[in-house]
Amino acid sequence: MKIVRIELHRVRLPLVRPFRTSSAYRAHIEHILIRAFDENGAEGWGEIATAVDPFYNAETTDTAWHIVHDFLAPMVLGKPFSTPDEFRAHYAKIKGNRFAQAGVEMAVWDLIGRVQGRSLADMLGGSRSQVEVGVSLGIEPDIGVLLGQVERFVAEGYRRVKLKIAPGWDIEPVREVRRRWPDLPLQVDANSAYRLADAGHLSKLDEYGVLLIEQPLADDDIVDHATLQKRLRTPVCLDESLHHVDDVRKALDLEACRVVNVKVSRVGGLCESLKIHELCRSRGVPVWCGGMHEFGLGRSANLAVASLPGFTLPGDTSGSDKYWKQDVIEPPIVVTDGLADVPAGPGLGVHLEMERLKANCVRSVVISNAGGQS
Ligand code: OSB
Ligand code: MG
Repeated sequence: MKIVRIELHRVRLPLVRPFRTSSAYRAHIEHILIRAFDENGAEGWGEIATAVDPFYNAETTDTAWHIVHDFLAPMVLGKPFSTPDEFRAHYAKIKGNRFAQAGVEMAVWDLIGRVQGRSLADMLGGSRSQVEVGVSLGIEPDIGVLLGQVERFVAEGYRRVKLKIAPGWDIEPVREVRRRWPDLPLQVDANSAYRLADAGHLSKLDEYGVLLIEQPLADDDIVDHATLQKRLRTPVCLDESLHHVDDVRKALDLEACRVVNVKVSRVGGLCESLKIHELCRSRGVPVWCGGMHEFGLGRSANLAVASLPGFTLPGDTSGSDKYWKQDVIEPPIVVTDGLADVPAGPGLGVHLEMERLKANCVRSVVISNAGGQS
């Protein structure tokens, strides 16, 4: 098969609740939805889940658009492949820009799944039809507001709560949530807000029994995390620092983390996510599925990944209603009693609502085999 036409649609949706982390504030999310057609007119959809700003990592919505439009699409149009790995080989020369790569690769997995009548979870080797779901809560104006948020999601049955932390918003919110919910599976995410010199301060988290601390130190660091891990009882989990399976291998060899956040976008797609899952599983290291406030397309890919056997901790794979008044897909992702169904239909297993895409679309382009663009 080959891809003969690629559409890019930049879609903007308001979050139902603005989200603050140590590194960014967001009230809207703008992702690029990708539609890829093969030579027979079959289609597949993918999602590029970059932020609009380079505050989580270096990529932005605009850089992803540029990379796909000017490099990736021209490298793959008309080129034969029969598996996602073969497809990927056509753009192996592209360095970094993994969110852009992941979105296009996702469309090809969806396309292949639809053509073969297989669900993404089945193609990946998923082993469960439902996954346990957690929720990621942003930095709030005060502790009372945060406790109200925790209460809401605990009442809805979410299996784990993650609190965003930053200097000035770390020990106190954890202590207060723990006071009220002594047994709640709880974890924290610093989005690289601390330095190694903060090790003593971060070790105060040890007494609250948090499952893990995610990305405490710099986004490009592995070595200092290893030093930090030696000084904490709380397991370190890396997010931003891990771009591919070799980063994960090095981090595990150095004991820079004891848990791995697998984020499909950050590592360049589902093929790389599989490799990371395999490596961690062979070493007995637990992994869980991170998120980037994906719309329903990326969210269903996350659920498929989270159905793999090594995903032993709840993921940031919350229901559509945590983020959106109306998702771009039908049916929306629903979390009941802390569980989400892994989509079972062909490919991503969800239907994109074209009218909703159009109503929220900022910009579109068609890139086709003939070199013609519109
Ligand atoms: O660091 O895991 C993160 C959201 C946007 C960017 C980075 C992160 C997050 C989240 C929320 O924590 C994940 C989600 O609910 O999709
Ligand atoms: Mg994170």
